[in-house]
Amino acid sequence: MENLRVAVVGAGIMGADHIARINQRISGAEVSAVIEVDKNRADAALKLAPGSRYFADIEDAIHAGVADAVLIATPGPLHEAVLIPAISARLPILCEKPLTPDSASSLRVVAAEVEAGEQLIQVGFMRRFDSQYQQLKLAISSGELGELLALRCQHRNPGVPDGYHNDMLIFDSVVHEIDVVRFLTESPIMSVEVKHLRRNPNSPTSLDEPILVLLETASGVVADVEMNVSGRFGYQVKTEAVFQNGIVEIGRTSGMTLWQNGRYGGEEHATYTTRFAQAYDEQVQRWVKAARNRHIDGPNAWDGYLAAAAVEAGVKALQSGLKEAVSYSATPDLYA
Ligand code: ISE
Repeated sequence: MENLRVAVVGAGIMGADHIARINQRISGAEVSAVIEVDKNRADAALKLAPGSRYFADIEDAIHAGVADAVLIATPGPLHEAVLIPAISARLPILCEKPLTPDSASSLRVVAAEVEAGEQLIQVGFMRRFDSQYQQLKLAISSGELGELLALRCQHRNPGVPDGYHNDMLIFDSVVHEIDVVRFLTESPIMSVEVKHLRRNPNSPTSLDEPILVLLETASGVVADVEMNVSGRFGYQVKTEAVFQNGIVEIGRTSGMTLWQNGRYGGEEHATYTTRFAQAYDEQVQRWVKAARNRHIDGPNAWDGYLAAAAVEAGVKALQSGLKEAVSYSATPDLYA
């Protein structure tokens, strides 16, 4: 079987990382088209994917007949404009998280997919493919430690790119915990509350963080999330799961420990592309394999919508300081 020809839309940090992954680290696919408005990024991406062609927008790539599938790695607010034509062309899609930043736009995407009559979109909630999250999920579902009582999550970034604003704390960053908490507990998030911790003087002036986000599931598990995007020291995503009969911790960096000059320690990740490298590789490999057989193998557009609905309550909570309830639309038959 020929390689799956993937059009990559957006060649920033994540898009470039996916291009290298598709062409160098996984099998069954190749990058055939690059769609990127920034000239320097586009040039760098085309070098990473020799043989690929540049297009000004996704419609041009589709009309040129060079794409069997689409990988979307632009910022969340730009996803819908790419998703709609890709769905119309009935192409399998891997869409970076969030599906879209709010529930109305996610519902429009879902409606387009329902109209197409097949699940074309896989959403890039890559933590579901991380081996440690998978181990934790097994510890929860097996019941070996008794009931799960609480999840204590830390999500720390060394800094943020230009243009990152307060609402992005929720729709771009905490959206990972919003998805993964539902994935782990198999229970929907029913409310979101946000507390502001003492402001970090290192935060860009437009940001008021770190924040503490409380996610409560229908099953009664509360997940508290420290969202901290000015951590400076490195990239860290840890979770402690508190059970009836024990504790599980994931996300502690392992590897070489060095003792020197009266101190000891190891290295910390600098960014998400290395912390979640195994998860990204697995996610994209499984998507490629599934796309070649016209299905998906991971979170779908409805999972994207469910996250967007909780994100919306989270953005409201960020502004109101209140505990905000999440409301969900009825599940269409396509996802039942
Ligand atoms: C970024 O877009 C990601 O997806 C990272 O995983 C997350 O840690 C970061 O906060 C986001 O801005």
